[in-house]
Amino acid sequence: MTKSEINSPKDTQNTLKDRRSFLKKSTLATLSSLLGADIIHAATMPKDYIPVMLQADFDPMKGKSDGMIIRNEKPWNVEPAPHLLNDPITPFASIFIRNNGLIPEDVDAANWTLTIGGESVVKEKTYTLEELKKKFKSYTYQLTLECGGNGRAGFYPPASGNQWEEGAIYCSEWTGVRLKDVLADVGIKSDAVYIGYYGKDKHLNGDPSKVVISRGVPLSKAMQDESLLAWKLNGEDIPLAHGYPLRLVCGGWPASVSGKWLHKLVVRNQVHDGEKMMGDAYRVPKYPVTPGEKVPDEDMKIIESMPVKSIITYPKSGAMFGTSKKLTVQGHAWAGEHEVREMQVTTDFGATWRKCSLKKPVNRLAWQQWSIDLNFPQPGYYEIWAKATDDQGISQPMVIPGWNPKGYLNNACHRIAVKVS
Ligand SMILES: Nc1nc2c(c(=O)[nH]1)N[C@H]1C(S)=C(S)[C@@H](COP(=O)(O)O)O[C@H]1N2
Ligand SMILES: [Mo]
Repeated sequence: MTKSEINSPKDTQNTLKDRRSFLKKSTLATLSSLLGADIIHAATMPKDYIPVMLQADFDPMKGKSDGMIIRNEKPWNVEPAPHLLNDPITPFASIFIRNNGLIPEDVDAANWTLTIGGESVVKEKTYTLEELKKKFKSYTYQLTLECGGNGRAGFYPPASGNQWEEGAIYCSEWTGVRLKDVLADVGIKSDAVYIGYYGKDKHLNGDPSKVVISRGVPLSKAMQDESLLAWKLNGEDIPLAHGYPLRLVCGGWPASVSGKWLHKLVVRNQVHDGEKMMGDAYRVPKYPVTPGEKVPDEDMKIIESMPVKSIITYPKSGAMFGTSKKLTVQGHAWAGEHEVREMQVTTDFGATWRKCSLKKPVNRLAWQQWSIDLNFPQPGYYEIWAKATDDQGISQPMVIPGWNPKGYLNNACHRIAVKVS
């Protein structure tokens, strides 16, 4: 692991630990003076709890300039502060970028082709981008793409990789053809079980023969109506960083299955064994493990549908309000292949929860908007925690969920700070 792969080098980790234990031992009066305001629901605040505004990674300047936080420069990985994700359809400017290698510089869209091969096609076939657009009916869907490692920064001991906080998630509008229509045109054999993608990005070490990432999904996911070969994002050509000119898009699963700069698909008679399908990559233990534990390879499983989660996109954490002002809190909620059934918030550290109004998704696999009007009659420091529950009755945990070697699937409740004067 190189230094640039992780945000907090060892010495910073130790300083953070000292700070945590100091804060945990602090009296309410000390915490209040550090916050510059009384903690209104102190009676129900858990013992040893460190208020969001005093946690080491809290940065009120976050998102100040252009609002994008750089997690790594090579490869280029950036995420937006949560308040930049307030729109129901995420605009290009606020979309996180996750690259495992180098963005291709020599993209020739006019001569772009997609080859579909692999042992489970009847005969390999190549389409030009123009053929794909003309031959098949096109569809538009809003699809939620969340990095499997979104929220990784919350795990302890820290997991290596981009230290994503809340922002490695978006829901934009994709236009393309259905993968199932194209597969039907190619003709697949009865032993087909999985697909795998190949993109045109380059390996960081410059070796052109090395594949950066080649993941995929089971055939059942590939055959869903919403699984697209897309060339438009929010009605325009896909921006280069997000996969121009062609991308596989499978919403609701870790975004790593949505291959950018797509030029080849393989139909497999076994689980695809491409780059980043094995080992700890996008896989989690089949059972709860002790943090830091080494997990045997055979006890790891591939992440499929993402868990239920939500984000508070308004107000911005740390915002100040007057007591007389009604505050309309807003955000989104999503649940992988499932729908979110209920959305709740608490302003008293979980003692009481209030039900939010929640919209239906515009289509399957789109995130859902929620909002609630809150009043804060008493000046002081508050926190807002948000919790979604899916249609199976599964809710987000308030604490960090099961540790895993690469820090995937942190769907703990998002919490923001609000000061009322
Ligand atoms: N070709 C290619 N596709 C890729 C990746 C990549 O590095 N190369 N990264 C994957 C990962 S891990 C994620 S989270 C998403 C990020 O998509 P975005 O950059 O549009 O946010 O792309 C996926 N598709
Ligand atoms: Mo990712």
